[in-house]
Amino acid sequence: MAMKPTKADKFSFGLWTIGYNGTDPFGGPTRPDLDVVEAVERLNDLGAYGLTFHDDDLFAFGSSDAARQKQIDRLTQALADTGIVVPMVTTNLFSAPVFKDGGFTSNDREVRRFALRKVLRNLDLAAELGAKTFVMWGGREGSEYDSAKNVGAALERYREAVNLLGDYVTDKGYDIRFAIEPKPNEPRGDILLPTLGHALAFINTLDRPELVGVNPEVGHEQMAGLNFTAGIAQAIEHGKLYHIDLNGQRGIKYDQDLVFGHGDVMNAFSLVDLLENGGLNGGPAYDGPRHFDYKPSRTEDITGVWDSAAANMANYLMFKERAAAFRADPEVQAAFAAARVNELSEPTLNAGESYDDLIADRSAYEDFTPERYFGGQGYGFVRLQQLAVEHLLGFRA
Ligand code: ASC
Ligand code: MN
Ligand code: MN
Ligand code: MN
Repeated sequence: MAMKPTKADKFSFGLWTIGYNGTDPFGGPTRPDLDVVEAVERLNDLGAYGLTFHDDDLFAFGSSDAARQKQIDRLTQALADTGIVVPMVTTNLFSAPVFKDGGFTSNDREVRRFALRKVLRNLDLAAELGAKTFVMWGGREGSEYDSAKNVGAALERYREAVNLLGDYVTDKGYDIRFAIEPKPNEPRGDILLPTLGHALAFINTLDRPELVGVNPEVGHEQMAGLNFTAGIAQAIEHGKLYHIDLNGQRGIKYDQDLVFGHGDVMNAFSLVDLLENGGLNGGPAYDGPRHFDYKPSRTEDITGVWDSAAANMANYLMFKERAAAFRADPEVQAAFAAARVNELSEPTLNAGESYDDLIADRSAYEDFTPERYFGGQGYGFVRLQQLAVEHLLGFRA
């Protein structure tokens, strides 16, 4: 049962994802490079709505102005021909040798100034193409050795950089917000802003925090052993989920970038349930692009590449359908009520209640009987989870 997406589903792909040629640290390419026009056309055929890219995905690092413009023109024409949009653009500050110690936080000041110029130039392109989000994944911003990097100074330089970029888009009147993408390690031994929580704390120290949110990636949080759905829920609660990178990861190991749904399936189900049904009144909690940042395995030929692109979208839609069925099931609703899940949305204090009022409330303490919780009624969380599994596996449809 393959589900067919439409542009209304807002599925987008990085050019570097479908364009991944199979190179890894142990071997070279296993597939030819993919041309951007073919990428746009095939994504359109498959039902995606958006393409995203790093500058260097579209035109090689160091391209002449003419070569750069030619690629931009070819992309623009393909977009016009298909209706595919560019919701997000990002800058590659990790591949070229100049960035071997990072971009914004390289120890080398000249490299930092060059990195800023590269990003400013790419921001102009992002605005020209109508992108609303500018992702910053600082893959090389970090170190292998504690003695080699002054983390405090690096964070100051990171802040200086993001503040400058915020000034730039504001002065230019660009309708662009930034999204920081955390990752704990790889390619650096330790990367700055390694998790969602680190990034959220950093954002609060910026000059224009409202311009900056996060772009969490499933596998990156899972590489740190964290629960992605729970992290996304916190990002949403803070109003900071500006973009999302969907993929699959199987445990704490190297960044696998598997197809969405080919990693932790249960967490993928709860994630889609949250994104689609987790808003107030059961509406969507997130309405931005559903962006896939995965790598078609290097075992695959070009047919396998497009099969894997389609699989990302089909899996998302299958999780979405199962999550809707889960929510609609009266037994699930009864289990939610028994588990008192909705009771957590009630404020703990009565309206206008002060601590004096609370202290005066004998039912809250003197007459409350904590003893009854021993052997007393349980919450039924396990039953609720089992219902989720039965829906997910299609045994209650
Ligand atoms: C990004 C992003 C990543 C990295 C990685 C590059 O922009 O979101 O996770 O670059 O995909 O290989
Ligand atoms: Mn990844
Ligand atoms: Mn990513
Ligand atoms: Mn990635």
